Amino acid sequence: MDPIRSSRRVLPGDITVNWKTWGKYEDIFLDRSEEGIARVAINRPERRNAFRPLTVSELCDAFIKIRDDTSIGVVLFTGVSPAKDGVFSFCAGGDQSVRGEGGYLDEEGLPRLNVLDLQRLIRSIPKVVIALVSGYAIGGGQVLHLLCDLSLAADNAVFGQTGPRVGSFDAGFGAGYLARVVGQRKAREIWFLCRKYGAQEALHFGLINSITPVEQLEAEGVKWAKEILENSPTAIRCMKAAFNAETDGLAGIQELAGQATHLFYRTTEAKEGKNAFLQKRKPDFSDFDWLP
Ligand code: S0N
Repeated sequence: MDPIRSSRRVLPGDITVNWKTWGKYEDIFLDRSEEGIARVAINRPERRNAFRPLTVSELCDAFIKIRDDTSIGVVLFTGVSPAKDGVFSFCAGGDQSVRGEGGYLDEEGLPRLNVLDLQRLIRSIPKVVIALVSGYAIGGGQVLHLLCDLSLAADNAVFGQTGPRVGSFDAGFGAGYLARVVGQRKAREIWFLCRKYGAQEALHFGLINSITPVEQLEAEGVKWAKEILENSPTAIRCMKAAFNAETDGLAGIQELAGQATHLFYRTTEAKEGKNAFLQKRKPDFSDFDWLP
């Protein structure tokens, strides 16, 4: 994504999108489109889009806003690029310059690891989150892209971990979910050796879904989003929850269970239970079958 803000954009391949600024933030941009797409971009290109606690709390705020907007079905998550020196980045992880004792220091000097809240939001939001990665996705930035449902890379994307080199690690999703996605051998290689991997290699070991020339990345994201938006919102949200149920333990099962509850609340059977309680009578479920 380039930092140019405009409401109507004609992208390569004649793909159109109508972005409208949605809220005012310091470290991020948030836009929405009438097509049902939201776009969240970390806006710290001179720091390679590394996140500080403020960046993360703004990202959380944006994802909650998106979650609660019923017209939005797909989120494009990206980084403003290139920086003034021409280098592209999705996100270079936690901002090491504010790393203090026990966490990243916020404006009050409180040590935070609020990126963990953001990770869970990306996982649990019942909409499709697509990472658009141009340039570096490193450290905690690589974990953020990993947690998105889909990852579309530009041809200049570079992925990698630095934790064991800079004295940090992600033993949660960044380890276990990475191993689910790329396999145990590759995940251990990524963390133990701290190498950098280009887009072709990342595609080869299953870390990303596609590679696009960098100037076409936004268009590709909008194209994928529009294709998803043609499908059933309920089916998609249940499938996202189903994938999470398989990988995220009880928290994942809770999401799938929540989707089942949403659907059940809409039935006359569930409504009979609620109505009977409010009318202070015994519920009558005799009209409802014990289906096989
Ligand atoms: C991305 C790299 C490879 C780009 O190299 P390049 O192009 O040579 O640029 P630089 O000159 O290095 O950088 C340009 C300017 O940007 C600053 N900068 C870059 N990254 C960071 C950063 N992470 N923090 C602070 N500043 C950064 C540079 O300092 C430079 O500024 P000036 O010019 O003023 O000096 C290269 O930049 C690089 O390797 N960056 C560091 C990557 C890194 O190590 N990231 C941190 C890894 N650790 C985490 O992310 C922890 C995350 C976390 O919070 C966490 C905690 C618990 C559980 C989970 C997590 C999790 O999310 O993982």
